[in-house]
Amino acid sequence: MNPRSLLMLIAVSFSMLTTVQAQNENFDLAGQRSEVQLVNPVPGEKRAHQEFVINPTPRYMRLTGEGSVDIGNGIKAIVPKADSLHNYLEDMYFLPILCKCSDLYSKGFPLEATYGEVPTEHGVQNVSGAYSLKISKNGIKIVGYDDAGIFYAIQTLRLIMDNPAAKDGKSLPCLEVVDSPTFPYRGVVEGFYGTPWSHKVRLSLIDFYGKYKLNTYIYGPKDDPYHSSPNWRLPYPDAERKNIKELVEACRKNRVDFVWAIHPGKDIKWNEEDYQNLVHKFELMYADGVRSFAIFFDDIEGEGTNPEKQVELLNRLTEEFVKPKGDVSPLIVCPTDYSKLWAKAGEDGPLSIYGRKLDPSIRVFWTGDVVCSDVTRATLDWVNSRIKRPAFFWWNYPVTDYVRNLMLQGPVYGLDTSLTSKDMCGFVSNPMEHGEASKLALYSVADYSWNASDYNPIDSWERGLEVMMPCIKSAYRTFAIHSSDTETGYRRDESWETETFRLADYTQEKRDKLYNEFDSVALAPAEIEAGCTDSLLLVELRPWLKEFGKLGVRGQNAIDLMDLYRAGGDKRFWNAYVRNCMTAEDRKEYEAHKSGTMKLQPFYEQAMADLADAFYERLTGEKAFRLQAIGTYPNVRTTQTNMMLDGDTATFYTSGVSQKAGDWVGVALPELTTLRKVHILQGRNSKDDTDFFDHAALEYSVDGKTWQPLLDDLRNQYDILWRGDPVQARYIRLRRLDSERTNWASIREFSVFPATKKSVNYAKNSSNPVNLAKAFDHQLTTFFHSPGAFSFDVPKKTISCTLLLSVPEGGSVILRQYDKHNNVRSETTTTDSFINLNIVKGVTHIGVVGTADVNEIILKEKH
Ligand code: 14T
Repeated sequence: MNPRSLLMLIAVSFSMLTTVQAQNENFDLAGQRSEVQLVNPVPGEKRAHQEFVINPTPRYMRLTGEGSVDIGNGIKAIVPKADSLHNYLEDMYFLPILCKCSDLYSKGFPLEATYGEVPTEHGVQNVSGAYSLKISKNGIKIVGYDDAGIFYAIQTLRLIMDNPAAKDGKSLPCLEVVDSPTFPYRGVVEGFYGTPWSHKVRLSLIDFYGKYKLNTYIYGPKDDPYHSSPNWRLPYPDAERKNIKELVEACRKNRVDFVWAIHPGKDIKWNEEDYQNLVHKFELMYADGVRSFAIFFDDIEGEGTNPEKQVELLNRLTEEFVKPKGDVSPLIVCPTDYSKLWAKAGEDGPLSIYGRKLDPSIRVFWTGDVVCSDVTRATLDWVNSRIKRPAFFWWNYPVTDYVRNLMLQGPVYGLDTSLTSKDMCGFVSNPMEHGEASKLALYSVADYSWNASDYNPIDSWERGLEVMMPCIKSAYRTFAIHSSDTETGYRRDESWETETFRLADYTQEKRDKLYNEFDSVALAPAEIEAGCTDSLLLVELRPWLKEFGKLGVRGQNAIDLMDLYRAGGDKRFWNAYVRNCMTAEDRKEYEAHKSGTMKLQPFYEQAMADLADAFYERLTGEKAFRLQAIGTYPNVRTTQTNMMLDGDTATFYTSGVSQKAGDWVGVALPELTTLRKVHILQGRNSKDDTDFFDHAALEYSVDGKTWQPLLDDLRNQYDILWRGDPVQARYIRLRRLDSERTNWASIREFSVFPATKKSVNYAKNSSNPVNLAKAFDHQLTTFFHSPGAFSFDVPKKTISCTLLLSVPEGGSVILRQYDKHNNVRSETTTTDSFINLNIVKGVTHIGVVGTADVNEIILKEKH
């Protein structure tokens, strides 16, 4: 699949997620303007965890009320003997172990660990990893169902020791824990597109998996050429081999299955030669210690997608490789139909073929109703009834390969807590290419997959934040709560504690609350820089933190501007206003490392637009001519539509979803207006683009309900121009008519020209004519950049002229009033961005010298 069709597919799959109804004739402009959220809120609530926190939340835990025991004088440990795989004393490195003997008279607080005998007597469940841990005056008693059980009891003990109540490891509370996992396989699939994790990060993550009882690490980075095409048939180079051996070893210590995945489907031939190539690669990996294998057939087309051949390969490998080896785990497969979005439902579909023919030991991946989606009973029932086994869930969160400018730090939710191992055999998360920063989500993935029924998203997130940055949780929380949503993907709630407001709804209370929040945002980066002890994590977060801090400052400034505006000082207001506008460079930087996309940045954008409009109205007594995008696409409410209203034909708005019958894109005017011209440029470029309505009608409306045509039956027109007898309209739209086309819809410019608004020309006698349209467009947010000098005509009856500029810091401009003989009649030099000139009698044009952005020029006539 080429990147373009991948993108299409992603877009389609996400659009299915949203519940937004395409709004047709009866749209509601007020609704369009407000922040409509198509996002599920995060369930759960923060809980008080008296003295200590254990993650994953144990199924059963009770403080026995016996107080605490002192281990300050050392521990006498009796544990099963070390063998090549397990060494419990090594696992207990954090305990002050004095001696390893059963001698009654030797010193030390007794700790005894056993497994495999009669664990059920101690309430231990009959599943791998189950354990009980009892701390009493008589000693510490660990009973594991198996080796993993002992290991997990030790992890629980380690987390108890980490808590302040353990007084630096000298004291332990008396308690009882009886614990076992919900799902047999829990962990991570490194399955994203983009830069694979570094070796260092992988090692750090593997320790993290062990600590939080995750037991599966599936190695399958899409951009490792030896995992996928072109090199899946070839051995790893020596350096990579050495690393993989180290990963296998780190996983062994942490009781994590290292699963090596191969992605051969792009160019596999279903012949003996490629079968042998695959077995050979598996043998090489086996020689380096790998004992678990997966085969991914996702994101491919052509021959490789054949389900019968896939099944044949997997079954043959099971018989000829897995079984004879004796110590290799059952295979895992990712089918090509891994999501309901395109999975064929019928009896003859690939999943049903798997169900009938695939060896029952083989585990099958599933990503849900769409590629990135919730874990629901319905989706599992759907797939399980076809594959005839409980699916292995591949959860595409917090993966960001489809939104690489975002950093996901929000709560882990959308996971059904009533599911059991009968519904899914395992649960793995596909994280971000930022491995350290993914730990926050993985902390909760571990929590859910170990103990689904007690999973509490908010509480788990709060605890995770604390673990990630114990000294500066509050600063990190501020960053995280505003860095959660995907904007155009698997939507996640963000900034849910923040209430933004419009200039018109300003109240002191709302203002103060939001101001304080922006203050925390502005301060968070420096606090995190100073207080975060994980340098790998800081490296990953740094670019986002930098932009986050800037967002905090401009948000605060926007509120200060509201205050200034309300206080009424025009000069001060405008000079501060232009300082708080984002430059093209600012926008580029923000775009590359976004946060606050759901509420904070939209607040800033809206506040600046509201202020500009209100200020314009105050100066002129007229409403600002600002167009508001409307239409059937969910993203018409977002700032993306600015791209078709910015007067810049190099940028465009795009629907982000397929066009279909009934679709339209349009603009709402601030009030009923007489129009003389509408000009639309469709497509991402002016020729041969696919993303446009190839059959369309241009229509206008007074009430937004009934529409009249301006131009009908437009075919294959990128450049649409209407001019005619002026019409009275409040809304203009371009509506899609019958067509086969299913591409996205893109519009470079949607311009509307009122008959009543005058346009002013550059001065006829100017040697350096520039296009002044944006200085006379009756709104303050668009501007043209003066290259150093320009001049414009002053109509006869003009008595004053207000220039709203943005003079760069340290710069100045000279304004000269000329008469028709080109004599200077008045000259002013200023560093001010807000300039009010009284027009000298007989003046016909004004020259402006000096570089500046020119937002608006307002001319007043004598009545
Ligand atoms: F294997 C699958 F379960 C899977 O999810 N495959 C990829 C995965 O590697 C990627 O990280 C994830 C998130 O983008 O989605 C799958 O990749 C896609 C899915 C699409 F729908 C790539 C393009 C798509 F259009």
